[in-house]
Amino acid sequence: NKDAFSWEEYLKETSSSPAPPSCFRQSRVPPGNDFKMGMKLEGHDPRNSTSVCIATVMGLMGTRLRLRLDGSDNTNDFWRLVDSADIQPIGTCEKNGDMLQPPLGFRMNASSWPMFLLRTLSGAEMAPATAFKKEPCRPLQNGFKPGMKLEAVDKKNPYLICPATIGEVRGDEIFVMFDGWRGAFDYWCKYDSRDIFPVGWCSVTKHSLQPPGNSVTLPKSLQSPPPPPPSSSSSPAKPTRRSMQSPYRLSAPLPPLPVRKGVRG
Ligand code: MLZ
Repeated sequence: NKDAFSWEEYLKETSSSPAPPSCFRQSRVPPGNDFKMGMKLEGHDPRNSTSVCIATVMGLMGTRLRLRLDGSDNTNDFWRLVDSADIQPIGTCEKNGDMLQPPLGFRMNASSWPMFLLRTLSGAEMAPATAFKKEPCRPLQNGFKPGMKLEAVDKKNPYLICPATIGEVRGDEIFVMFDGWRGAFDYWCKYDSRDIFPVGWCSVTKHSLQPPGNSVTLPKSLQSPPPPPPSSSSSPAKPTRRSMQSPYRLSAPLPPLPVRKGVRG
């Protein structure tokens, strides 16, 4: 398949290198995905992380699960890795002396929660304890360097994992830039985020990898600087307004770039 994205060719075309796997909080050997559609488990409510809810597996891709909280609508699905610390077998909460909570935005009256819980669990297929894998340890330090390539979850479209580049490193934070998308999806995150993966992860785990967008990626010297990280402790500098700067404001000719055909989106 000559149209398929190939990291090998892309790294050559862009004369760049992958971030070493030791930089990531991911297992060196990716865990297997032993979950099945419809299985139930306990998970922290992403919108209210102190409460533990019942979730149902709505989809599986690579080492990730698409989850929906029981009693919630279908517009708040979220994704977790099979070795995420946010998920656990049914019964864990009770064993710890805690109570299962209705999700934020529970679609019924709060008083119907105990009965809802009983019904949602009765006859349900519960994910076996063996399907939950131990979360890997965080690397001892931030080993990322600007320019290194990686695969990263697009937080605006969290079912997607896409080729990306480290744009900047500041303390424990890294700036993840999505190749070919003019900064629209870029974000700061901690170096030990579970949403970033070494080059080749998707291929090894059989997760789809969205090819780079087809916008020109400006050379570093012509790029506007990334916005400061969210919790920057440095002196309050003027906010960077990327959107105000025209991406066409080029003062020097661009080096020739490999041409990619086909519009994606
Ligand atoms: N087609 C959609 C998704 C783009 C996803 C980009 N990922 C880095 C759009 O253009 O908004």
